[in-house]
Amino acid sequence: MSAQQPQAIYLEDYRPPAWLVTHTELNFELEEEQTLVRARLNIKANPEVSGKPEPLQLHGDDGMELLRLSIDNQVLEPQDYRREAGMLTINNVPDQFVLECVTRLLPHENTALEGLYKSDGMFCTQCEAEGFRRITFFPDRPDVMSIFRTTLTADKSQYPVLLSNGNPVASGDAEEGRHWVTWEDPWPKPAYLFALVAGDLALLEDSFTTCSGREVALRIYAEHKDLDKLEYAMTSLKNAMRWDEEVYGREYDLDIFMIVAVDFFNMGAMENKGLNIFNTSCVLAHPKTTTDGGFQRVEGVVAHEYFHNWSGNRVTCRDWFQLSLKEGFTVFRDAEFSADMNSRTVKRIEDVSLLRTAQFAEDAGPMAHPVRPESFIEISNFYTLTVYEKGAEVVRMLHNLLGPELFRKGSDLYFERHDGQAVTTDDFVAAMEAVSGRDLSQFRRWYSQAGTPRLNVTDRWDADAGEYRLTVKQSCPPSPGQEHKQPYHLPLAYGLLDEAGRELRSGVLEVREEEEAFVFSGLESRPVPSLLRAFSAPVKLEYDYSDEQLLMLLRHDTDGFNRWDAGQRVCVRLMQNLIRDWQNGQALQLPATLVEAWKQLLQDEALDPAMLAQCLRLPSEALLAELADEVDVVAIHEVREFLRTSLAQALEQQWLAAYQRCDTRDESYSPDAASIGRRSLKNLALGYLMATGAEPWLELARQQFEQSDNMTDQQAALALVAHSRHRESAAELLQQFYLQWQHESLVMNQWLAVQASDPTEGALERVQALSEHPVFDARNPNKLRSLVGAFCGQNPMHFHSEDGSGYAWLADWVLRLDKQNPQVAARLLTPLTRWKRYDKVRSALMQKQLQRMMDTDDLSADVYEVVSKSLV
Ligand code: B3K
Ligand code: ZN
Repeated sequence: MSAQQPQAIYLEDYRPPAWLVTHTELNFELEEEQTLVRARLNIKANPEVSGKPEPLQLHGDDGMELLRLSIDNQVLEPQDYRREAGMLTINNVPDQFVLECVTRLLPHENTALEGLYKSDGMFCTQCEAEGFRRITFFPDRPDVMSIFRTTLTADKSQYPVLLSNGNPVASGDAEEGRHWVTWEDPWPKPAYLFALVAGDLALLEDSFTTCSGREVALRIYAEHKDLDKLEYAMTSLKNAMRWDEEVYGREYDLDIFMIVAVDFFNMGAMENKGLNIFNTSCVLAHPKTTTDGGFQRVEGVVAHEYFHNWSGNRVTCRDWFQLSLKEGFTVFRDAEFSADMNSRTVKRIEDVSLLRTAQFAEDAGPMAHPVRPESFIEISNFYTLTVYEKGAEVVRMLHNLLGPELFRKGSDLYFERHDGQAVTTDDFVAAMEAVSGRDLSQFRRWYSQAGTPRLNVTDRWDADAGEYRLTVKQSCPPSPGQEHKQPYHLPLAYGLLDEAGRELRSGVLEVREEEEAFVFSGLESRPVPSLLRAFSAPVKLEYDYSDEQLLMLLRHDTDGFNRWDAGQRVCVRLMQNLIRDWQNGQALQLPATLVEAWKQLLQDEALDPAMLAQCLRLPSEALLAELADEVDVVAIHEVREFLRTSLAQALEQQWLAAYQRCDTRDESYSPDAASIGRRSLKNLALGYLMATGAEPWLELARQQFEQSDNMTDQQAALALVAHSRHRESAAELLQQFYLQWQHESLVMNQWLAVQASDPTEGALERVQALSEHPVFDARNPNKLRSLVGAFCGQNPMHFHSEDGSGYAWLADWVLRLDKQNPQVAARLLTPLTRWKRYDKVRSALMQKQLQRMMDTDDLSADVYEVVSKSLV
């Protein structure tokens, strides 16, 4: 890194904006080689900022070409303003004025996919967090909210559809085959919610009648070839709109709600006011091309972006340090929606698994930060699992502490108090305090302290007194810049069960102290505690359970989440023991108790298949890595394979019975929770059957691959064969799949990801070859995630190859992409940031690649921040 190093900005430096923009009028002349943007801003001094008038400062990317600038119709000459470090400064402006400016953009050359760019021939925008400053000069900060009126002009035959935020108010034809449309958004909004789309798009239309009887037009746009894949998103949207009215009392506030699917997109989707823009992977769904996981992602993301209309748009963030205000709350809302639409327990298991593997790892790594960060260099690096998922857990804890009724009152008050404002996480908590009369000052530490707290629970039984005492100790490891942590206030949901599994007590304990005891009296015998039910707080819970107790909880706990968790605890402990055995060169043994417990589960036909599938899935390599003191990649992989194979062989008949029981070949595909559950158990069973290594099961998998009418079953079979030792069949099926689906871009992403995560020999050579394959396109973030992301994140044996070749390959990619798309480059880099967790050889090799990046000239701020913080 040479030249000037990017600088951090700090929450404590926040100052209200000196200038406000009441109205913004934008005019886009969209052409093939350039776009001219005419902006007319009504600016006035912020009456709430006193003191002598400050110069006008507007954000504007240094690369943006400024053609004309005027104030109240007076053209400014270059000596009248200054442009440096992404800012345009004008001294001596009046208290209120109209600023006009014309900028020239080159959307077709925009590979960073921020601001205005082209995706497969259509124009689209991405402005969160700081993309609007690549379109025109503006106070591009979320606490400046303005009313937007936008006119788009473009060639009519190439771009028949012209969209922006709000409602269309006028349109007409222009010269030379061009046409124009004007959109007006009546709700003041920050610039990050601005959007436009221009293209030749197909449309699925529907409508929704709101609770007050208003009719809203619903329009989902995509490329013509994808028109048949929009129905599920439409159904999900209508369900989400109804749910938000019923559960939160939130009604939609425009006449039109639009979603547009684009193939080139840096993340999942974006909640622009009235005009959500989606990655195709989060909106297109069809049984033949989309897996169950894909359907559920569409449902969840459509809801998430829709819910932002209130939690994010009507009430927005004061500054980007408050990002979790909208993201944590909205993730909580979408998780509850998905839980209501499907299985609550399964949704919770999936979310907690992600939190425990990936967010806990982030919280323990060099990029660890509080839910409300205190500083950042590049805000794009803070769209993290901590801000989103841990932020959602923090909101969930408020829900757990207050109960549903008070929580709803709190959210009503929050929306009412702050409608049309840009506010902070403190304001959110204050609303919860106001309705409950509780003091949540200690609870606020969840927003300011990083790291995952540990809860150590011990117990004592006093038989004479019939008294049971739980002692809870809490601690939290240091994180960057935070050596010592104060105790947290958290809800600890629990149950007490007798030896036979009958529930004696249940409730929620409020933990506040570093060490605290809770006493239960009137019990007849020593209970077994079921702790942290439904994962009531995002902590690591330690309690010295015996295997018998865990197996009892697995069978009898009334809390579905803790049933699953008990089973996982048994497996994790066993696998950790096996890892030690493996490291000591001892033979690995499969304990009979586990086989017996699993056999009983598999034979229990009353058990919900979805739940059973969750219980019989072994903890992932990533989770075991997160839990290890030092990650032994090979031992973890070998032990998991050993256990899979042994359980496969020991229970072969039961796996087959489960497979047959859940065979859905005669049913037509439906993405409802029960059908998804059956398919997941069926495919899990097929995986175990394949793991026996017996030939007939290869045949069964091949049959499923060829005969299934849906992508879930076809892809599951493909992955099992492709990752097996049957290399000829693997190659055949991959080729067949390619020929069948080569024209479906999203399916080809799966085809790439299946190969990138293939743990058999020669993985790096395979991904290298695939990066030259015609279906791969290094400018498309989805392709990069499917190939580079999947290899580095889901193929630990090869990414962590002891010769360092996987690390070098990733660093090559990061350096290449840094010039093209810094956001994606910085994100792909994550696995290297964990270098301190590995053995000496690997960590030195990883560090070497980080240093190589650090020594590279002109790194983007995105990559520089991640690399420099990781090397500390
Ligand atoms: N708010 C957007 C994320 C924008 C990311 C910018 N780098 C999507 C979402 O969370 O809904
Ligand atoms: Zn969001």
